[in-house]
Amino acid sequence: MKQSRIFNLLLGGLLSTSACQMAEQGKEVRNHPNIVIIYMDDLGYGDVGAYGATAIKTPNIDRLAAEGLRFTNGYATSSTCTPSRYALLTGVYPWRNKDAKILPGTAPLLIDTQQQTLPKMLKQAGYRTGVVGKWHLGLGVGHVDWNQRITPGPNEVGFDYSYIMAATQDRVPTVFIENGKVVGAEADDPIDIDYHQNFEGEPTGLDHPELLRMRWHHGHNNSIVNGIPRIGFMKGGEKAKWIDENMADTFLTKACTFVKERQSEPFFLYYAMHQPHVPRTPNPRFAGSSGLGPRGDVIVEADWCIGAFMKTLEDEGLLESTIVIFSSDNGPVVNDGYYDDAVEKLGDHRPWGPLRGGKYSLYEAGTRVPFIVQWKGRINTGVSDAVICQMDLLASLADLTAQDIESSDSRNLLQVLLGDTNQGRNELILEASSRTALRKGDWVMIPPYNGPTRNEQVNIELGNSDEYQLYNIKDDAGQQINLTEAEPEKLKEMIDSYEAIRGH
Ligand code: NG6
Ligand code: CA
Repeated sequence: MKQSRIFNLLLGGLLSTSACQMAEQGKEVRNHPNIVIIYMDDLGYGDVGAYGATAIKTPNIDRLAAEGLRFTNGYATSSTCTPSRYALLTGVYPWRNKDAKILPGTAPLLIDTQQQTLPKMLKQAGYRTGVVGKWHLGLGVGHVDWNQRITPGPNEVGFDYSYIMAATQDRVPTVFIENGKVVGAEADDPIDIDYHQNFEGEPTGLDHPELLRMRWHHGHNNSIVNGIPRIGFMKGGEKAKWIDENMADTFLTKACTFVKERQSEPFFLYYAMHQPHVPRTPNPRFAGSSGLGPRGDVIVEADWCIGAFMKTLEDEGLLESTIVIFSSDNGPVVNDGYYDDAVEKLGDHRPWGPLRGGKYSLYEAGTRVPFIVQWKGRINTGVSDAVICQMDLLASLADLTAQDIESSDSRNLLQVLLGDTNQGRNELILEASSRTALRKGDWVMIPPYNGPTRNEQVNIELGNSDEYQLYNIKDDAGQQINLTEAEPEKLKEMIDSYEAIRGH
């Protein structure tokens, strides 16, 4: 791996001016740029301008695309959060781990502390590593005492610094955790969390609708925090509770501070934003900004945060020495359990773009997401249709930083990431709530699955059918024409490839 990397660098240096310029800046910058992953929560393929949205304005994300490389076939491994994040950080297909499902706030740490991870690999390469934002990969080993140092967590799987929410914005505990300690915790107001039973005397969304400023549509009727009913029960920690409308600014400040406090070593920052996941709570500066209700407003807010973050990189003189990767953990959902006007104000906006399905779905919109890479002066800018998955970042960034790692699922696609070639993955397993499908070349094959064809509550087609489904997504991006009968040989080839990977 190391040899081919050096060869490619030499070759790249001979061929491209930008690589020559990089060479002048020295080996450090070229091999060890700072690395930032900006990871959105439930942002759809069609939610940003660079991917065709017109109703929502996202100038800062569009700028990343205009000055970087925009992938049209970039994938999360899964159509929900926890499995996608597991794959991003470990480079392993999440369906290999039976516990890689949407986790409650009390779940134990999903990543084995002995496992290879992206931050560990980069630490080995000399990086200072940090995570700011949504975690949702479990904490502790079983019963967590939220009033003590919470461990193991991000700091035990490779992050030098962590400032996180444990699970999701709609799940308790609704507090920030910095390096294992609840921020603002007070000894005389201890925090208790339970996902099965309420604490005596605590109001819930179910019993006390009059206390709510946001109504629940499905689920989300347990403890009330800031007038918003959540999933799970929480007692105590009054002063530690976050203010939902300030969350974006809090994470932005922590992300920028992490960058500004850098020392001589390069940094890796995993900036895991919470938008546009429910509950959508834009800061008042952004309320009403999109005309599409809070879902649109928090996308505008997130875009602004990205602009402010990029400005920090620029002001610190780091644009040329930082590779920024932007993506989302899964596809979009309009109604994910609260009445928040997202459905009523959607208008012509199509969060899923030209694709079928959305969050929770095995159809394309579940896993195909915005995927943009920017590295000023180094990357070949433009649009790439190579198939690439977030799981591939482990092996690709290992190559970039000259680390030898063992990986089977994660592919080294560094040259694809930098726009030097269009030869991406040939095969990729896609996952939706433990069901899997295969993308190979221009084709997608979905095996038969029991269960409803549509999740009526969220109004999304899930991909279940009694029969095999086979689509040519180059000709039929919207997966409307099932070619199972017309292309029996292709179907057989796809089933064989699928079973070979899944080990049937
Ligand atoms: C679901 C929640 C949904 C969201 C999702 C996790 C209900 C009815 N729905 O169980 O609102 O929280 O979990 O989303 O509770 S994810 O992006 O973190 O995967
Ligand atoms: Ca998500």
